[in-house]
Amino acid sequence: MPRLPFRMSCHAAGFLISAATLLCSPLPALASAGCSSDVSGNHVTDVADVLAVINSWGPCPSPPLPCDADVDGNGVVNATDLLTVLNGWGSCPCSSQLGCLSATGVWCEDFELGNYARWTDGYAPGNSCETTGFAANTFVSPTHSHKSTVICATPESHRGYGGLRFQGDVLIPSFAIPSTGGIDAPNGVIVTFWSWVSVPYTFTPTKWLSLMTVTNDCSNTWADVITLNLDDSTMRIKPVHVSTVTYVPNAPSMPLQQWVRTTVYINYYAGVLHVWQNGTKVVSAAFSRPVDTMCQWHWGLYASGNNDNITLYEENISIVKLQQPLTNFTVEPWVAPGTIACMGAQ
Ligand SMILES: [Ca+2]
Ligand SMILES: [Ca+2]
Ligand SMILES: [Ca+2]
Repeated sequence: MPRLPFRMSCHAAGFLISAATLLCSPLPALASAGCSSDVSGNHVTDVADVLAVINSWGPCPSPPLPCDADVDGNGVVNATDLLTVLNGWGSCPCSSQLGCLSATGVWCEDFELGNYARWTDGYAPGNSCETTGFAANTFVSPTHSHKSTVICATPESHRGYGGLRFQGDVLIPSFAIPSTGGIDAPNGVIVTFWSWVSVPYTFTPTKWLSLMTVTNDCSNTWADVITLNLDDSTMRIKPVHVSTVTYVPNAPSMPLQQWVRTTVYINYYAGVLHVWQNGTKVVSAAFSRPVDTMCQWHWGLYASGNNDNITLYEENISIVKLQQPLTNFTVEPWVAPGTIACMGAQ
């Protein structure tokens, strides 16, 4: 179980946006459903999609390399694709058929503040084999992301992350303050987070990386967690501490050294969760817990101590509470612009 967090210092400062850095950022994959101009798949057509087209200009690479910027699918990225992006400027159409659902924002983080003000607390590195902090060299929203590294093995688990504790939908500002119950969401929540993972080996059940942890437990022991792990040679996201795990046929691995959007539907009333990666369904799971609310979460580089070489960047993490049932478990669910308020904030 995670140990108690304590305050860490932050040395991040403001940085001017750099076009050169943007152009060098790895491209996310897959346009969103019903919105071909959204090359990056974040349900908005904006400057990132224009840059994706410019970065991919010319003939498409051979499969299986992606060519997402070829929005008309003719095998070449050219002015026609650029015009489609410019003509599709703005938010993608929000309809339930396209997976866009009514929801209220609960919490979000784009790391632009360069501190843990939006969290219950951040964790300081537990030893010299870990680093945790903020980065300005790769990002999804304007200038900053969160970066954690593991550089050598330790007897204890590595923990490079921030954590949340809720009282109802309200974030508690310190883990010293108790909570009597977390987020109550009869229609479930959607959690979205972006990850950039680099590791030179494949994981195993005893050498694992955990990208997200959630628990109904409000105490400092973090009992009854559910985690999303990479823990075998398939390098697929796996729900752990659940009753059953069901992968879709040909479920994709976590792509390495590129930004990957993970979307998770979690419903503690129904005891189910579903995971999409870059808009593609990966896996579902069933679980049973003694209460229906979600009290604590953490994301980041939570890894077994025998790992000795991992870099993880994180971006744009959000929790929204659905106001209508999710009925289509194939299409990635998303919410209307404005539901998640902090993305891109300076
Ligand atoms: Ca986009
Ligand atoms: Ca084209
Ligand atoms: Ca950011």
